[in-house]
Order: sequence, then C-alpha cells, then structure tokens
Amino acid sequence: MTDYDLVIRGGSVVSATDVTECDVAIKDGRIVALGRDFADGADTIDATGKWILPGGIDSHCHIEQESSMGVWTADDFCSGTVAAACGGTTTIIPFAAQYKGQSLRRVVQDYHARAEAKAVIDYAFHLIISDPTAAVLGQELPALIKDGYTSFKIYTTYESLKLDDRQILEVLAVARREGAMVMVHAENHDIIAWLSERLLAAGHAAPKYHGVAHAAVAEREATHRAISLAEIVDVPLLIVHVSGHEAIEQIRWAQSKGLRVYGETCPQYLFLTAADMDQPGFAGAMCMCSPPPRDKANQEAVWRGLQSRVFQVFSSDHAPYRYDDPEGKLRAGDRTTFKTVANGVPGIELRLPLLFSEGVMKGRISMSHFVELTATNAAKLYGLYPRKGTIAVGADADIAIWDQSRETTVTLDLLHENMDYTPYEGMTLQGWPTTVISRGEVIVDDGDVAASRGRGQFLPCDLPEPARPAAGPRWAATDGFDPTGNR
Ligand code: DUC
Ligand code: ZN
Ligand code: ZN
Repeated sequence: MTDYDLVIRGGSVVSATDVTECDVAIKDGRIVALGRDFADGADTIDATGKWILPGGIDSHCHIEQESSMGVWTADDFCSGTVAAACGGTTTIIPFAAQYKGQSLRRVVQDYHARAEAKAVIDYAFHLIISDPTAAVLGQELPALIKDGYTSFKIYTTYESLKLDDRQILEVLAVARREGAMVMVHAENHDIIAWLSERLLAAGHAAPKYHGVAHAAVAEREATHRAISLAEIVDVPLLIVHVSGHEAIEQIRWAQSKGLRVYGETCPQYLFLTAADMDQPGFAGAMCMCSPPPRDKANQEAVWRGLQSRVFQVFSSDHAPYRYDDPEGKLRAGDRTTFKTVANGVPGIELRLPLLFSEGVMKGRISMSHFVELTATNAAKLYGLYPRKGTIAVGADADIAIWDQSRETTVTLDLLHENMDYTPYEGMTLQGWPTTVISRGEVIVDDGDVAASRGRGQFLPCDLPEPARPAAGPRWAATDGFDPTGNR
C-alpha cells in the first residue's frame, strides 16, 4: 500500500528563491513531502531532465465578461480555463465587473453562476468598481472583502468605467480601512478623447491611430496621479498592464520613495509593437489593446523593468475578441474606426510559454524569477499564498512540468482559446509545459486535456500581504490627522 496518490520523480523543483533536485509527493490534492527515495505513489511521473514549477497564476484576465462597449469576450469559463491550463496556468483571477447602477453583490453572484459549472482550474475574482455609491463603499465592498474578494480594479478611462480623483480617493480609503489591494488602469481619459476626436475629424480611422490616441504621456500622467492619490491615503497600489518607459519611470520613482506601489506588465508589451497595429485594412485591430503596444525601445524598457523588479507580476490581460466575427472586433461593419474596435488581445495560453522561451531560455531572467513573476508574487499580492503560487509542503499540488527541449511553432490550431487569431502566430518557442497538475490531478498530459468541466474551485482570498494592517510604513502625518478615519 502506498501512502501517496502521486509522486513526481527526478525533476528540478523551482521556487521563487531556489532550484532543488528533489521528488514531490502528493496526497489528497496537496503536496505532502519534498525529498528523495519516496516509495512509488498510486501514480508516478518520471520528470528526469524536466523543470517542476508551480502552476502559473494569471491574475489579470477577462473571462465571460461584457466589455464597456457591449462586446462579450470570446472565451467562457470553460474554454478560458482549458486554454490557461494548456499553457501551464492552474489558477486565474478574472474580474467580476460592475457597470453603473449595478449592485456589486449581484455582479459577483452572476460571475459565480458563469464560472461554477465550467471552470476546469481554480479561480478567485477581482472586483471592477465603476459605481462607488455610498451603499457600495459603505456596505457591499466591506462585506465582499470579508467574503474573500480582497482586490479591486478601478479605471481612469473608458466612459462607462472611469472614476474621478475624488471617487478614487474614496475607494482607496475603503481599501486602506479593510486591508484590500487596489489595481488601477491608468490612462488620462480626456487626453485620449481629445486626441481621438481630432484624429477622426482628420480622417485617421485606422487601427494604428489607436496607438496615437492612447499616448504614452496619457499613461504616464494617470500613473503618476494614481500613485499620488494612493500616497495621500497611504495604501498599496498596483499599476496594471504597463506598456513602456514613461509609466515605468513613475513606478520606479514611487518605489524609490518607499511607497507600496507595484507594477504589472503583459506579453503584448514584450512581443508586439505599434507596427503590428499598422497592417493592411483593419488587420491591425488584432493587436489593439489599451494601453497599446509601443515601439522597440519601449519593449526593451519593459524587459529591463522585469529584470530590475520594477514589475512584480506578469499576467496576460487576456481580453479575447474575435476578429472576423459579427460579434467581434469589426462588429461596426462599414462604420468601423479605431474607436469602435473592442480593446484587448488574447494571451492566457501563451503567457507562460512566451516568457519561458524569450525570458528564461534567452537568459534574460532566471528560472526562479520566472516563478516569482508568473505565480508566487501574484499569490502574495492577492492573498492566495501559500496555498497557491509555490511548491511547498501543505500547498495545493498545482504544478506544471516543463520540458525545455520542446520546440513549438505557434499556430492558431495548437491553441485552445476560442479565437480566430493569435497575435503570436508563427513564433517559435523553446520550452513547453508538457504535464499540468491541478490539486494533484493531471489535467493536461502532452497536449491531451483530461480536466472535467466544473472541477475548478472558487478561492476566497485572504487579505493581500502588502495591505495587511501590520505591513509597511503607515500614515506619516505628524499631527495625528488621519483622513481615512482610522485613528
Ligand atoms: N484594456 C483593458 O483595459 N481591458 C481589457 C483589454 C484592454 O485592452
Ligand atoms: Zn485595463
Ligand atoms: Zn484588463
């Protein structure tokens, strides 16, 4: 009789700090021992010559969500989580998105109903707050934080989502009082609206003008403003989907002042440029997202930001809208302009293979840094650590076994996203997650998906590490004045 359900032998186990040659023993969905010479489990995997990594956490993805323009993402919780799993991700944190007039609690219930019967891997939810009424701030949000929704995203742009500075301060104050994490989409709305109007008036409607309208300065200004508002309230802040050096400089500046400011970037800022939006006809729409991909020099700046740890998180911002589809990017037909195209690119499946190939295999980041960026830091920042994001005794057995000798040329056919294109078509990637395990169950084995619909579980989140009351320097005013009402 064996003690273990599964033993993984002979691989190199990677954490955010170490690489250790050891075996992994799993029972009842958890890692129960790390060591050598374990008896065989009920199942045993020979991982000789392979890397044993924590399954990725994709902490920014839009699944079964209606965009602010009324377009639905192409992936639901089944196709989205299958695609995630096939790319080595075992946990996702998509959004439960509130639109004006909606009850946040009701929104969360709706997203649970979407995910419950379909998700094949575990999931938590961030909240998107677009209507911070007194009831939302005073009752719904505090109650939801207690129930495990401990992070929320706010916007400085998009007509139906944007908050003004006063509203942002109110949301930040609740986050501080309750110990939650705020993520911000930082772009100056009026700059974008003004530039867009002038571009369209001059007849510049093609996708490449999206990159002109969403100027890097607009991102820089809103990033700095959001940091300043968080500084006033003395609360941690995470700037999401950072596209280039203008915003990076603001984040680095804040970090150098000792502010609890964190940064996230995504594959589109490392592997696409503005030139990808400049294709014949409207094909450039396939690479349109906000903020937009910028130039080569900015790509290099984003790589350096990863290497120097200005960024803590590498997520996909998977926002899949099909291209050649009446409900997709070109749904405005003859009236299509860069303003009518839904913003977003797919990336949930290739997020990890892209960074593994071009980051680790090309020597830009270490294997441990890869784990930190793709799993461990997200778990810590969003209150899932140490259950998720690491290979340690007691953690969920969420593991991806990577074969660095596997070379793959990306084609749409290979992918499980419910999409009609991938922006990364034709790229040759070195290294692939050949076996993916979720809570001890092999759900992907050499391309075969063995995960049943609905097996994914909801993960209520603890308070994020940087937002817990004991962490970090607190409000610095010397006169004892506390605008958040805490003391
Ligand atoms: N921008 C967003 O803010 N969300 C989804 C995708 C995008 O491009
Ligand atoms: Zn965003
Ligand atoms: Zn997003």
